[in-house]
Amino acid sequence: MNQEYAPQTLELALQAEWAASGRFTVQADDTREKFYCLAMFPYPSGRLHMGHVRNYTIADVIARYQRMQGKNVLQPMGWDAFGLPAENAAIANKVAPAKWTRENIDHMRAQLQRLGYAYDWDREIATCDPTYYRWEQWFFSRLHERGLVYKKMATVNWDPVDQTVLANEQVIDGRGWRSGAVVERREIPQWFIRITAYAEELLAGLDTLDGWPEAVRIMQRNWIGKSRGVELAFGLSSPIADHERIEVYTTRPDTLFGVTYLSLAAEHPITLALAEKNPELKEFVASCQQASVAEADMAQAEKLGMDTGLRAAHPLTGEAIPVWVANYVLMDYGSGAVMAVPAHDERDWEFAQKYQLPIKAVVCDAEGKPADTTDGAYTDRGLLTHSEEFSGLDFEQAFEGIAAKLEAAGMGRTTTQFRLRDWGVSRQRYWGTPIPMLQIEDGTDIPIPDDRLPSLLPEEVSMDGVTSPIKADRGLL
Ligand code: ANZ
Repeated sequence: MNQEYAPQTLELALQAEWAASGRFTVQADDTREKFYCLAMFPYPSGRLHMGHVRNYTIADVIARYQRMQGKNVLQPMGWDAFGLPAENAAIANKVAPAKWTRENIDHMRAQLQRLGYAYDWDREIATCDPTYYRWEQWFFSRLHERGLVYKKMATVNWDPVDQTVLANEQVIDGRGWRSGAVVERREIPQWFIRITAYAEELLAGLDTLDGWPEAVRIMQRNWIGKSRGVELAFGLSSPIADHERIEVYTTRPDTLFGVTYLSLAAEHPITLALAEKNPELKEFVASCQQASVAEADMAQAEKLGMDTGLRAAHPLTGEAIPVWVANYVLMDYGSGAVMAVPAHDERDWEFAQKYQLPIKAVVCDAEGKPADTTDGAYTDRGLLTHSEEFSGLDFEQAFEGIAAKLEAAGMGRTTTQFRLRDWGVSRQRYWGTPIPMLQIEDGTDIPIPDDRLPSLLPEEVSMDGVTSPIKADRGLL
C-alpha cells in the first residue's frame, strides 16, 4: 500500500462533506448522555496564532473522543469581540471598530474551518452582535432589579489634553499614550456589580473545589481578603465637613496605645475640606491625584505626606493625636483613614522615619521586652506593654478587651472587612455593550424596558481616539 496522504484534497473534501451534512450540528436528544465542550472564545485580533491552534486542538480531541463514546456532544465557537484593541486598530487604520472586528472574524472563522474542528457553526455567537448583547443587557436589568448593580463615583485616569478617560494600559509612565500629558485621577460616576454581596459565599466555595491546586486556592482566598478588625473613632473638637470624628479601621486594635498619628487618604472628605483653606495642602492633594490609580503602584510609591495641623483625641487616653494626609492610604478601603502605629506597621514606620514622627512600641518581643524598632517595625504579635490595664495581655485577649472597652464608650465596634471590591464594569470606551439604562431629567437612572432591548451601539462611526463616537453620532458635540 503506497497511497499517499494528501491533506490538501482529502481534508478539504471531508470538511466540505461535514459542512454539507451538518455533521457537528447538535439536536437536543434526551435519550443520550450530553457533553458540553467549550474552549475559551478567541478575541478576533486578526489572524490565528499557534496558541489558538494548540488550545482548540486539545478541546477538539476531547470533543471527538466523547462523540466516539456515543455522547451527544455540543462544541460551540464564538468571538469575544468587544474591547480596546478594536478601537486602537480603528484609529490606526481609519476603519470603524465594527468593520475591523467582523473582517477579522470572517478570516479567523475560515482558518478554524480549515483546521477541521468539530464545531456546531449554527450556534456561533459574537459578543458584539446585538442578538448577543441584548441578553447581556437583559441580565444587567435583572441584576439591577435585585440591587446587584449600582452607580457610584469612582476614580479613572484622565488625560487633561485629550480630555478623555484612559484605560490603565494607555497610561505609560504616568502619561497619556497619545498626548504625553501627565495623567490625573478623576472621580466620575460608574456602574458596579455588587460581587461583594457574595464574598462570604465565594470564600466558603473555595473549600469545595476538589482537585484545584492549593496555591490557586490561597491566591483566591487572599484576593477575597477577609479580615476581622475594629472600627474606631478619634474625636474632633469641632466638626469638619460634617465629621465629628475620624473613623479608622484596624486589624490590630491591640496596638491602640502605640498610635502616634492618624493618616487620611488624599480624597478623604476631611482632607478635601481642610485643603479648601490650606493652599499648600491643596497642592499636595493635587500631586497625589496625579499618581497611578493602581493599588500595587501605590504600595510601591515613595511614602509622602503632610501634617494638616489638625489634632484628634485618642479614644482611650484622650491624648491629642496629629492628623496627617498620606499617599499610601486608600480611599476605598475601610474608612479611608488609618491609625498609624509606626512601631508595629512597616508603612507607618517608613513614614514616621521620613517625617520624624514618634515611634512607640507597645508589643513585646519573644523575650518579653518592649520590641526594638530602631531598624524597622516589629509586626509579630506578642504580649502588650505600655497599654494601661491591657499591658501583659496577649493578642486575642487585648483584641477582645480593647474592642469591648471602645464599644462600651460608643467609640468602636468589631467588624469584618473584605479586600474584594465590587466589579467596575464601566469602561468609558465606545466599543462595548451599551449599559441598558436611561438617565431621566432629574438625574435618576431607569432601566430600558425589556421590550425595547437591545439598546443598539451605533456602528458607522469614525474614531480619532479623542472624540466620543457616541456623542458624535447623536449630534451631542
Ligand atoms: C493599625 C495597625 C497597627 C495596622 C499595626 C496594622 C498593623 P488588612 O489586614 O489588609 O485588612 N489600613 C486600614 N485602612 C486602610 C486604608 N484605607 N488604606 C491603607 N491602609 C489601611 O489591613 C488592615 C490594616 O491596613 C489596618 O490595620 C490599617 O493599619 C491599614 F501594627 O491599623 B492597621
